[in-house]
Amino acid sequence: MLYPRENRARAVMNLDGEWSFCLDDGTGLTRHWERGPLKNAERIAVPASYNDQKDKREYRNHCGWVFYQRQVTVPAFYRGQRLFLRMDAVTNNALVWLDGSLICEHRGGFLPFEVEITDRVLPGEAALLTIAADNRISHSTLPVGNEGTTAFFGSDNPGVPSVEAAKKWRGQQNAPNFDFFNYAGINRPVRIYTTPQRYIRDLELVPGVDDGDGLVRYRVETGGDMEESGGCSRQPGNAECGEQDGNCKTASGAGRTVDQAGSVQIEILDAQGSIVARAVGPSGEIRIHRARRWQPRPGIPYLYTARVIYGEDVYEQTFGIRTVEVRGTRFLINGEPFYFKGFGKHEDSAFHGRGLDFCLNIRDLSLLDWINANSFRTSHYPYAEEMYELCDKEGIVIIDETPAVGIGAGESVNPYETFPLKEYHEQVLEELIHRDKNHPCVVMWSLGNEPDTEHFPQSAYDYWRALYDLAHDLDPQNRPVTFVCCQNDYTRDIVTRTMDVVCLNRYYGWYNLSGDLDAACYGLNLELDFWELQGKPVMFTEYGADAMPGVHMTVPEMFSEEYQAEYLDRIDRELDKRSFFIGEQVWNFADYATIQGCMRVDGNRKGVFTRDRRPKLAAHFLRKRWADIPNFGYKNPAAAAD
Ligand code: GCB
Repeated sequence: MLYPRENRARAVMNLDGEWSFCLDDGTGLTRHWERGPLKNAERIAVPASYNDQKDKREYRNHCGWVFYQRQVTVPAFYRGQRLFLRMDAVTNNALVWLDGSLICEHRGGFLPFEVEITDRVLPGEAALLTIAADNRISHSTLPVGNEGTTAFFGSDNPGVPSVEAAKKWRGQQNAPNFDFFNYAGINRPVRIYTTPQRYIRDLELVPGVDDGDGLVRYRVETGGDMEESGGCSRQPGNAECGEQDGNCKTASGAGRTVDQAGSVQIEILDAQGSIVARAVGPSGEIRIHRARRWQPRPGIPYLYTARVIYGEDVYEQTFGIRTVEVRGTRFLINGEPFYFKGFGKHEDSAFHGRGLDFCLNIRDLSLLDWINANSFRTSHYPYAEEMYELCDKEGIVIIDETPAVGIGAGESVNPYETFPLKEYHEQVLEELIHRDKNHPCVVMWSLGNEPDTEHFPQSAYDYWRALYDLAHDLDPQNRPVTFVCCQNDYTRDIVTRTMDVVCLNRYYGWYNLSGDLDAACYGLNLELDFWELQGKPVMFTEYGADAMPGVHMTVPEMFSEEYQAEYLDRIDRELDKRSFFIGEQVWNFADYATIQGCMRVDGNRKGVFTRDRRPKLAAHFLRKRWADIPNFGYKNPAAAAD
């Protein structure tokens, strides 16, 4: 699915701003609130999570549907164009109506979906747009929520006297099986965009290098043949039209390549806007003479633009010439061994919750620059597309993660047999790869975070290996694939070692061997000895310690800023001794909101920055450390040889 862009052939109408809003009282769907103006509506900002916009517990802790509504008038001069309504992310599930008719449903809160509305609105006349969002999480959602008494994450409820009572209590909760606040609503922009009748539906770009030249394979998918005008492109499972003649599609698209050689033209522009190569036809290969590479910063993240022309339609997409490959124990970008320095992050900020915040994204990239980081993981879900665009431009490397977090329920419940997730997980993975496939900043796919791989090793293997194969099949650029392994009995886990890169979340010195950094280093080294034998590149995708800003100690203990800094220093010194160790991503970039509980003090405090982006002591330590670690060739390349 293409990101909406305006140009000489396309217009984009942004529907962000103030909307009417109601929390569902349980009757919204049966009483058809979508059929008229919402009664007793409040005002709400879009895009943003609704939870922290009002000073009311009902907003913060709501469980179920909410309704958003606004009038939309498409300008009369759009007549004759195709019109698409695109929602970038409605968390977690969505229903969309125009003038009371259901036009689209979508499952999943972190990826875009769109519906053609050409035959549903009259340009020049107002229509009533209603979007309902459901924040409920369960064993069949990603991220996963707890059901019944199967709570895995967080404290159980010792104050509740019986299992039955506990069940009842849990039944009323929307209890996450993950450690971030379940922010919900219209978290990313809603837009209407136009295209000509025959239009460009998708574009795939696969950069390569041949003898100093860039060699770009491309494929253009078009839509709008006569027979499909106003027709339905139903997506089984994930997005379905509410009506027979609806026209819904998700990021995985439903288009086809129209083989009309000659009708598709593609031009490649350099960063100055000069055309440096051309091709004709819906697919092919383009040579860019002496192409410049996209490099992670502080290298130059050089971007080319692919301009596609199809009849009256035009679409431009930036891309980079860079290669990514795992060889032996090394992770190669443009053929050179890369070292990841950075963080696991969250989309999280005061008031906005998980809502897209352009200013915050710019600020976060500025801080990544300040601290000399080169990468982050989109823990624990796909981020807003605007962030990937920024990272393309700024040269920040991304490990792109699905929202599969929380697939585990303790040692007595096999989640692979009891959580009905497999097909949905495949669908989400497909949507993610389809959406992000052209970004040079994306160098690896993460299938998910910290599933149970220890208690049901064979089931885990069957589940994750199939997804691993699928990701490789789906990605036209065939990037490395991983998933992120929880601190566990790594000798029992038979799946992590089969990923392209072993990504570990480890809390030696925090959750394990708490406060004792000598013991932590000992435990860590025992484990690293194990991984050394696997012959794979290994990195930390999480390690860290909570620090309450302002808590200082001369003899550092847990929760002080000094302990967090010392923890990183001690662990990092051990990592430096291992040539197969290819990166360190600290948990977390910034403090962030979680569900309340006895383990969290106003959220998770493992941020190296506070939630309002002030540096803790550890930030200064990392800034200094990372200034001395180059992107390439940090570990002795000879020692890390194949
Ligand atoms: C983890 C999880 C992350 C948590 C973190 C923590 O292993 O992947 O979501 O927030 O630990 O701080 O406990």
